[in-house]
Amino acid sequence: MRTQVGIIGSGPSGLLLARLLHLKGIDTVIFERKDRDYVEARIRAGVLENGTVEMLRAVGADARMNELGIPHDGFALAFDGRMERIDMAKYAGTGVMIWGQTQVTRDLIRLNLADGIDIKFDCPATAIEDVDGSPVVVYHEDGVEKRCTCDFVMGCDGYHGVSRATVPNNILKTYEKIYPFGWLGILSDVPPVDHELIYANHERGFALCSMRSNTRSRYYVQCDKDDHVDNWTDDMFWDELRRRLPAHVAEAMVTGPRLEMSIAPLRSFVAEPMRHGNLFLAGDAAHIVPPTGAKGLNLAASDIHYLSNALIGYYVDKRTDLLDSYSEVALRRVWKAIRFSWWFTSMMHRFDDDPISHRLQVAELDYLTSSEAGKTVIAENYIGLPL
Ligand code: RFL
Ligand code: PHB
Repeated sequence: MRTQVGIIGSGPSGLLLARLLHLKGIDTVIFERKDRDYVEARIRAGVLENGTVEMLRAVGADARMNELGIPHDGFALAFDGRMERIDMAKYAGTGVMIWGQTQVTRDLIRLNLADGIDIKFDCPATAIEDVDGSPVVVYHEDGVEKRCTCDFVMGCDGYHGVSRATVPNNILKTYEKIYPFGWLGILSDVPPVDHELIYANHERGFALCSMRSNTRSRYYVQCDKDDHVDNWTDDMFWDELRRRLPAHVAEAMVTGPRLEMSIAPLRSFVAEPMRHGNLFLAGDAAHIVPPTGAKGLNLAASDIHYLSNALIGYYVDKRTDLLDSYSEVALRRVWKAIRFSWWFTSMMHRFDDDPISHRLQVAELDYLTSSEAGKTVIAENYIGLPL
């Protein structure tokens, strides 16, 4: 088998890249190790930056988002019993869109398949050979090993994929910080407690009130990194969440049974460079952020913005400079998002038992939310730095 661009992974980065290339007549095959139902059911991000929204519009994956997505112009920071609103529209000129990654993935899969893009579900890639020449994706289909020769291979296969592992250790430099806590999340068909998101700093730990729609809420509480969902009943979750929120928010909370409950570990991770020969890395395959800044999916989309331009430049205009600069250009934006997510995480979570840590966080939140400059810093990072 042969294709122009082999894409490993049908998460948002792989699906979006395939779609952008297809619209320019460039041939792709996507290799995905899980089945379609699994990929479409995975519950993850919920906040889209404007740049991500615009990319979905550009590829025609916006019909349901326009109807059902919820534009947000602000969010709240809760601390010390108070709640302060960050007016994103006022301080950064735009807001964000609440539209679940689950929905983004579903729309992109449906559109891609309808256009005849070959998505090979249940086909794990096991190796990438000849990355310096015409790279070959080695994959398994129905238990049989098969091979696909490509001009380029795109590693869009997430943190645990095969692509990054293909780059030799003496070439790849990695940076990693593992946080000593995770996020316990619940999804429930109850109306959101507020019309905007609430990020809460509390002595007992961080909490986040988010949503998927006007009838479906997504809430998180900071938990121990070794904790397990089996340790949590629904009631325990709701009690802990309410304890960490200002009284008037806790009182307004509507609770209900879980549709899903899971724990996400928190880490900051960057692998560079994001290119090795004709293998390119994008999205979670190259970098991970803690979810506090809502940047993971959006960073995947901005990588794809640069990468699709570079590949279109190659196939349509016969230029290679954009492929050559991809890693450097993408990493500049990646590092700024890594920094913001680390900083926001550091300010909002409980790290140790020393009471001064919490007082310092409250002082920083108090300062930032009473300063026009402070609110601007938070808002312009949250809505997404320019491409
Ligand atoms: P993905 O989504 O992990 O997709 C990778 C795909 O590759 C497949 N794969 C393979 N396929 C073939 N062969 C192999 N050997 C393979 N190995 C892996 C996998 O099955 C999968 O389908 O990576 P991608 O496309 O780069 O997208 C990244 C985003 O999914 C991720 O950054 C976000 O979900 C992070 N994230 C958030 N990002 C935001 O922008 N805003 C948010 O509000 C937000 N909230 C979150 C999040 C992530 C979370 N978790 C669980 C990690 C909240 C949570 C709780
Ligand atoms: C979510 O709705 O899942 C969500 C929202 C904001 C974040 C992280 C996750 O910062």
